[in-house]
Amino acid sequence: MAKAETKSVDRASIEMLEKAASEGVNTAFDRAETMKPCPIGTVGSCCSNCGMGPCRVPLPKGKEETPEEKRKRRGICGATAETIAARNFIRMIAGGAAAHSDHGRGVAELFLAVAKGEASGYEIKDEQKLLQVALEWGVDIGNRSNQEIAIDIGEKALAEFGKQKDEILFLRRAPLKRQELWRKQEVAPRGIDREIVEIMHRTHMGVDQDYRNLLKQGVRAALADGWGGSMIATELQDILFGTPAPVLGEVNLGVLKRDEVNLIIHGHEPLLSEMIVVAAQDPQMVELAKSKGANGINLAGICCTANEILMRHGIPLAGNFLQQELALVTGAVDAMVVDVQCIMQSLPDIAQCYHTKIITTSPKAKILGAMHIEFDEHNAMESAQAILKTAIENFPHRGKNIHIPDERTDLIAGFSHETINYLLGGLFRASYRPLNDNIINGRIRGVAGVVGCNNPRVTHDEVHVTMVKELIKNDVLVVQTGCSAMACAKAGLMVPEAAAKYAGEGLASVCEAVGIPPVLHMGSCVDNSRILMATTAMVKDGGLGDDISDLPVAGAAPEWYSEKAISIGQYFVASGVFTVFGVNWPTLGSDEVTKLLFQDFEEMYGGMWAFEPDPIKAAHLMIDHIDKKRKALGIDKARERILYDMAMRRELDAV
Ligand code: XCC
Ligand code: SF4
Repeated sequence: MAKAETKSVDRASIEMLEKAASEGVNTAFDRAETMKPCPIGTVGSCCSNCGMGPCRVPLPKGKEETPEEKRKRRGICGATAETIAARNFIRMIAGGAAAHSDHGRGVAELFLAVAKGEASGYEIKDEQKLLQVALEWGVDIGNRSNQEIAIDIGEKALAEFGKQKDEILFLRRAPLKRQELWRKQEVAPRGIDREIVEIMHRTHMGVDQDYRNLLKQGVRAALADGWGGSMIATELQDILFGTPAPVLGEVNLGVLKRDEVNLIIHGHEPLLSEMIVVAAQDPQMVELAKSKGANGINLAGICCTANEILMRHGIPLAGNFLQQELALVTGAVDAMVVDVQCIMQSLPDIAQCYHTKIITTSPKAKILGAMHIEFDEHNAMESAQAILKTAIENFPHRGKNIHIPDERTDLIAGFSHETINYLLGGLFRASYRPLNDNIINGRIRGVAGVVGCNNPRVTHDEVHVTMVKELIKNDVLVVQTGCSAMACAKAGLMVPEAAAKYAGEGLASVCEAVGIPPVLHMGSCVDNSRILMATTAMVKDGGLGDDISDLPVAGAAPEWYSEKAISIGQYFVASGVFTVFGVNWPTLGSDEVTKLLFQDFEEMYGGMWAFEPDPIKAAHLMIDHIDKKRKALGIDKARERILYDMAMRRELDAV
């Protein structure tokens, strides 16, 4: 087995990998070493969509391949490498869009139940956003109560999923030019469910066999995710739980406490975690913990649920995706409660080596070997209390082999699109004007969204951190979500002091003037919709073109693993953003499909995909793209000047 230091750049994770090895615990890091990826599957050339297969289409031979040979590279049904790669790719989009959107649907269902007074313990926290969505969706405000307005919004939100003909409502948030482009390309999505079902239909054997037409449906479903399912999730969560504002937090396994009951919340939907946060503050619960010999109750998060409760409550982050197993290896986790997505089936098995209870809560996500306490939002508090009690009662069963790595880092999170608005423009003149101005005058070169997962096929966190450092060094402001945000938070990039330490002179000067870090945490993966809103706000504020594709911005998911990442990447590309992925690229088995995604899409959508596993090279692809856009906007000269002009520097000191 390879040395632990080669598997992660995170000290805490390395320590836990060493502990796991000495205790004979097998993790995803080990499994990735013994299970080599299938070379044909990796490039999207393996089809198992029917019982005549699976068909493994040989890899393209490159330039020497004769047309005759190429014609023979087919599945049994005759499907070409193009069709197979395109089908596989859009099935990934369907999986990812379904995950985000079903999350959004769950929020909408709860939202409606709360509005109807059927879900006690929840309330409407952000009235301003409630009214804003009401205005946008044509819900009558008049002198109706919040409850009445919320019922209409909840019903409209749920109807978004099953709309048969009309476009989804949030599409209208996009710049007008973008909306027109989508309509012209025939990708403006109808109901979210409909687009996902249509992918499953078209990719069945013998249906859509034109890779361009398949990809078009992929784009449509991805847009239904970004501007639909994910945006509904984010907006309704904000109304119910509060729109995030800057908050100080801590990240890494060192947030676990030796003398307190440690309950880790892992997964994605804040419906459950919000209630656990409330239940953990109940004096009776704290008393119960004390009666078991603990000094209190310590909550910590893993994966996107962690981001949700950090943003809204300052609950610490235990770690990102690849730390879920490692958290158990500390021996100090009394229970880990999970809901949906990114939860490894190995958890109950590893938990057996320690004392940890793994608790599933969703009827959609049970795991053999875990205990199940179903989360019922109509009795949410009861479910939350039962989960907490399980953790507390398990505290006395801790074993002897406890080791919590002494690693934790401060971060500031909570940069919702609204927060950025306030911070930059001030409470009374909230706007993106200062951001746009600083981009135009070249202090900020552009904005990059770096998001997504961990993947044990690459060194844990290394690719995220290297890429983001390179970007900020080159004056690119970075916004982040998901596990990528946690990677960079652990590396100390999400505190204001990071600006002076790592950022280029222009970016650092702006960060220091405003008091923000050079890397902004915008939330969970459904919150990538916040980045869509932020880019739209930049367009609407003026001076940077009239479409998202005019902006000097770029996106990346350098350690992606999830189908959700593919859906996210595709909706960014189709919204006009150049997006680069690392690790591997799932269409390399077809030159035609890859060319469509990497080149032709630029003409069609103003945004395109790229693949570059080297983080420095990938960062420079993004920077080159940003510079290309600056040039097209005629603001490339301003940047040259800022680098040399002392008078401008003095003026800036006066800010
Ligand atoms: Fe999952 Fe959302 Fe990926 Fe992290 S970043 S591994 S999807 S938790 Ni969303
Ligand atoms: Fe093979 Fe075609 Fe069936 Fe896919 S659909 S498994 S390519 S026969």
